[in-house]
Amino acid sequence: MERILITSALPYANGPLHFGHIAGAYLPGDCYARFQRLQQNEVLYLCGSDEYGVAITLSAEMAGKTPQEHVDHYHEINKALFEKMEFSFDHYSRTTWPGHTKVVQELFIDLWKKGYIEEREEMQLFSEKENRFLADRYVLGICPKCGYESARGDECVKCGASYEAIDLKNPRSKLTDTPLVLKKTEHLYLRFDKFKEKLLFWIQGKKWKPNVMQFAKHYIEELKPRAITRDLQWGIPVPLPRFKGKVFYVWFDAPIGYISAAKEWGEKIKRPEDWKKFWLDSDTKLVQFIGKDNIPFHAVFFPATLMGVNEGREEPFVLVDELPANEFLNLEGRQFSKSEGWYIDLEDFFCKYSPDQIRYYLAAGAPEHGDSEFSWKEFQIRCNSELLAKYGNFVNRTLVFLTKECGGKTPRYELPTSSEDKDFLHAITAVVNEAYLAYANFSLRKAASLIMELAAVGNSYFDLQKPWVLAKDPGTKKELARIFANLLECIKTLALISSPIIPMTAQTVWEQLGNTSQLAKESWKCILTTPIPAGQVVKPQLLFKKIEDEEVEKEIAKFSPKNPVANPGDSVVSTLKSEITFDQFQTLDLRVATILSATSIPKSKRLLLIELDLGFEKRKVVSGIAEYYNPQELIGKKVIFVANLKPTKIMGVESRGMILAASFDKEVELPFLQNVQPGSIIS
Ligand code: B3M
Ligand code: ZN
Repeated sequence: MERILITSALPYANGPLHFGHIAGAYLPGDCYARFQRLQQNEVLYLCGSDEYGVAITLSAEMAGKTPQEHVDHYHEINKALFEKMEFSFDHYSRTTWPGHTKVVQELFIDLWKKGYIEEREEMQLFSEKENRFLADRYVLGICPKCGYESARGDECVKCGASYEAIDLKNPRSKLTDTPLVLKKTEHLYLRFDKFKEKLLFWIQGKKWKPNVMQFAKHYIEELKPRAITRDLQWGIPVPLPRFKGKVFYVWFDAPIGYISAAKEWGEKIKRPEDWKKFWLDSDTKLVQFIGKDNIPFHAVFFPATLMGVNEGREEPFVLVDELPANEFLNLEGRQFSKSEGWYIDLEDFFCKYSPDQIRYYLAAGAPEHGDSEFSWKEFQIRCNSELLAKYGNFVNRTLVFLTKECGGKTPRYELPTSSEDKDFLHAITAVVNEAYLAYANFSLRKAASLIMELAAVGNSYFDLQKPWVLAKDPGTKKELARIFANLLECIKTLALISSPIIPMTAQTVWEQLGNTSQLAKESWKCILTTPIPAGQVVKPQLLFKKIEDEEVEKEIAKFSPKNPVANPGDSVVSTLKSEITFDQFQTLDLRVATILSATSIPKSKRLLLIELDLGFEKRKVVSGIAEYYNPQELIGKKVIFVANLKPTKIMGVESRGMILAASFDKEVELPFLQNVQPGSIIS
């Protein structure tokens, strides 16, 4: 028996998770945990919310909430999604629980005592109005390269230059729009550079994917001391009196969350010492599922942190053994994005489709070697022609036939004697062995295709044996019993190898065979070697519902009303206006303009006051898009502007020009331009 500690990256409690996340770091972790439990290994599968960091404080502030309220909200939402999708975490923790603070501070003090922490003085941007240092994301200013006025703290959206926030000219606060000053501050740096040799040696023994390996080696070569503290109020306090008011950088505390989550799990199950056998016993295998953007922290920085902590420790922490890093899943050709309307409403989704349908679909197209796509059409095809037509149909036709023609009870199984039966058994065994390897080697795509292969093997045996012919002859009872005993063994095996991916369906099939136990608690090996007992009553029932074309068409039309994929023919399209001449069209002066600022207009829910740069002059307009765009996300965007529209007063404010927007079914979208300069003529 092996002991395996499995983790999936701790998602930020900063927004709702979507299928793109699930496909990368989560579903593969859950299937692996389920598979290893079936192997009767001792598994602890952990995850939880990552709740600190400046991205969280910023979105909380923008939403008018405290960071704690903000993370409380998304922690619950994400946890509920995992539950809905049948995730089998042994514990779902969060980094704001007090036990986490304790572990982070302890490990830090240990590193500090060992001389791995260095103090450095530096200059940083400080807001006198807000009485705080501001992180990059809170800062705007003039780009040091191109002079653009609303450049971000880390890069310029206009010319693409990247720099330090202190390089900006006239830096100002993004939230209060007040000027910032440079002020001296001290930060703590972790001497990652000291672990270079050790890491290089350690990583040699790993059999990770080539891209993970390459990426990790590159990071190790470049290792420098890195700041692990921030001047923020939201985070884990640095436990040194001189550093009062500073907190740890979120990427220092978050991976330690894997350790504190194990401790919290121990407390939950009332065996507070049990976490130690997972984290402190060198026999434990640590398998960490992540998305590709998290490679450096899991392959280099966190292991280095633990190497420092482990020095001189009697019971060192285990370091990561396997690091299955997946790519991204996009939605119909683009990254999922709730703010851009490019997402699937999950509540609505689960009213219509089952968790197993989406689990199977995501597994079958898992982004293992490149980005993959969610497409509604493909979802329909996988559900209808694989889950329903192959898997469901095989199980159902067999059990229905047995019930109608052979008394509905499981026949006694005997080892095969005919060559056809032997071939069938061999074919089953071959698929099972491959499925074992697929799961053990983190390939859900392969595992999903083997499930369908096994269903196909079963279906062809059924066709070959033609039980419907035999059933007409009363003298073939024994033969039918033999055939059905074989078919039921195939169904049992199908339930087994599919259970990591589609656990609920597998359990249903298991019960339809007359079993009453929890399949997930059984042993893979025992199930394979123990025939189904004779005399159990089978209970056929349809496993999947067909997804109709109209349903999918509706989804495609509806799921992103802000986007052109939505079919305008399905909705309100206004009739064409009367013809104009080319000369009439030419009277319009359409220009590219960059949005410099956007502020809401008091007492108006709909209106924003927008200042634009036309290249040769600046303009202010009032625009009715406040319900569709967050003012902050508009800054720096290039839009199409009607420059020669007669000025007019709206809510007492003069508006000189107009920004063009597309509207569709109560949704509004601005077309944004990428490469053209402000002032360019649009014709
Ligand atoms: N929260 C990043 C992410 O969700 C980060 C992972 C932390 S794992 C310790 O992609
Ligand atoms: Zn610039």
